[in-house]
Amino acid sequence: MLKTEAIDVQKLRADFPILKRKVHGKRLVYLDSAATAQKPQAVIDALVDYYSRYNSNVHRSVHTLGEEATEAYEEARAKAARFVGSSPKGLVFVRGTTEATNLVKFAWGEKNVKKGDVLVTTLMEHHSNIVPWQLLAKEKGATLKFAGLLPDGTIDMADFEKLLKESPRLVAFAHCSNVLGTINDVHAMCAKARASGATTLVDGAQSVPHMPVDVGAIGADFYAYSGHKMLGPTGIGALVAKKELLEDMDPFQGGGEMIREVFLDHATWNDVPYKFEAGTVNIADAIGLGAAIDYLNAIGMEKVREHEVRLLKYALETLSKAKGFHSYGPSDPQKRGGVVSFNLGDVHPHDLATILDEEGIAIRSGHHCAQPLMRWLNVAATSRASFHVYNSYDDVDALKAGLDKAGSIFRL
Ligand code: 7TS
Repeated sequence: MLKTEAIDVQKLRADFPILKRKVHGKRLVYLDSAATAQKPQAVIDALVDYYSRYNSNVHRSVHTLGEEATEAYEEARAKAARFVGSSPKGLVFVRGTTEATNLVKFAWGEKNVKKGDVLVTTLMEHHSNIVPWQLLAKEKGATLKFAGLLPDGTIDMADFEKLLKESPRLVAFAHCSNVLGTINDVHAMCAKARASGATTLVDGAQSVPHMPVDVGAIGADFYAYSGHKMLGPTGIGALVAKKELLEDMDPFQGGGEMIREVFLDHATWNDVPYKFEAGTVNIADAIGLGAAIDYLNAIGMEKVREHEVRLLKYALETLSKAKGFHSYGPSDPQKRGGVVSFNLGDVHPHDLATILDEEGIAIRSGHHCAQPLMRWLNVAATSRASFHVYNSYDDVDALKAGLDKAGSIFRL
């Protein structure tokens, strides 16, 4: 297969200082970006610049530093909104996707979900798109139902539509699975769910970092993503929603800056999105996320996606030649994100990950916070290689060599 790259990976790798380090004396082959992505120097510099030049709290002080920090924080919000085709008033900064789903659980769910309601999610979800709804269902006397999957790792749309006939209050699903890589037809799913009267939430943790996303076109009521998987810092992410929907919701946390006026017996709320950002916010990491977005935009998200599709195609072809290799998820690289979950014979994924680590190769092994999916796959765990812009064909070749080595150690 022709190994042409959609982006100049070798040039781009120089932007990521961590990729220069060695692990066990070997070149670091980082294949765990679905867990968290590496950071380019521009993001690290943005953090250092904030702390060394204009560190100050936001939205409160009229001094120069305070105004500079506020401006940078709000500029980051505008970038984070624009990146997914939204507007700044509809973007709440949160810690990440997990906090976003929990915010919806508290601020929307407590008010809108009633006894006897049905909530729908799917069998391929990350725990952060399951457990908040379990908690909500338990509190309210509602029922959480799961749309099933087809053998190729896509959502069983007939089952999904059957569940919609029960007029669910909320329908929540991933844009892209962190295990199977499946890219769901979120446009169609949102349209169908909305037609059934449901509010929709799309988990964009594995899509926003890797492909162009337009939340308006998708038609999701809520859309969540994490900054750290898209070359940004940890501790920052976004919940995107229509302004009117946010206005209609109760606050998430109470405290400073989320209020308009506080009396002894009650308080009134600030405008959205500030109503949902109580206390001192994560200023530095929001600014760092803005720098990550600039970096990705300079490459172009179409190109990022094209790069990963080519790499994924090469990986599926190359790795399938390793003895005992069995991967999960759709076989068509166009229908999946840049993750390859697999098992190698009966080698335990943790043992495999340890052997690969000796070779400087970082993959993730385990249940990937998707235990219902592991049960559906009938496995306790999988190994997972996942890509981002800095991965090359060489990285895939290194992984193949690592799998061959493990195969000979375990006599596959
Ligand atoms: N949703 C999906 C699809 C994810 O992959 C993850 C994190 C989350 C939600 C939660 O994101 P967080 O930023 O709030 O933690 N996924 C993974 C993973 O696959 N390995 O480590 C974290």
